[in-house]
Amino acid sequence: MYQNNEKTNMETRDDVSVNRTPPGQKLTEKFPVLTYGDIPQIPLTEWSFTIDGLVNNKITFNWEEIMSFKQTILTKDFHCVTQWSRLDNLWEGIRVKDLIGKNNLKSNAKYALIYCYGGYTTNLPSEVLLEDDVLLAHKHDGDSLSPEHGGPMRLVVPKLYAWKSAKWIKGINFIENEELGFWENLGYHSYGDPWKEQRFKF
Ligand SMILES: Nc1nc2c(c(=O)[nH]1)N[C@H]1C(S)=C(S)[C@@H](COP(=O)(O)O)O[C@H]1N2
Ligand SMILES: [Mo]
Repeated sequence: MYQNNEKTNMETRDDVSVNRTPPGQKLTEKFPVLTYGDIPQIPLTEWSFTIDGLVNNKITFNWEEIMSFKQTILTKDFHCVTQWSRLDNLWEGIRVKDLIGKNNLKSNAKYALIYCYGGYTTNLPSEVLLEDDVLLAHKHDGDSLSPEHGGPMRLVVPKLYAWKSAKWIKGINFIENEELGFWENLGYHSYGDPWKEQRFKF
């Protein structure tokens, strides 16, 4: 299944000839909810998203503004560090790279700290955040993202353990030196590649 047009990028990955289960993971068809703390409720009229820190222009988008950006649809596997993996999640949203004007990042913006409604944070290298498969997603498997799965908007970083896929995302702060997020401060790996089993930093 391959489609491409101006408004929507569609990429699917259904190569069944390769092993898609990283070491130590078990497949599930359910979609477990993993949240530390309460589920924030954010009405769309009050929702906003901000890009700040080492950028030339700090930008804040409201819901309508962010939804006017090009929509991208990706089918990606999702790997939680607690050892479940769910294959073929259909995510729809806006690529982080399409949102951040290329010229807007300062040259020393090497890292990013993602922050969320409810206070959760996670860290990523800026170059990972700007890859083609990193989305601000508002739909999962065709439905609007439910509050427990991060609705109205969450980050999706398919290549890394799912704690990097921050739910209820509120903004991205670009910084020069790596700062750790919530789980990373408690001992999770700062990068989190499931294929290398980068679960913990010890
Ligand atoms: N804001 C926030 N984002 C979060 C979390 C959280 O507790 N708060 N948990 C993370 C973890 S550990 C996982 S596995 C995924 C789970 O996403 P799901 O609940 O939609 O399955 O969300 C990640 N994003
Ligand atoms: Mo997780």
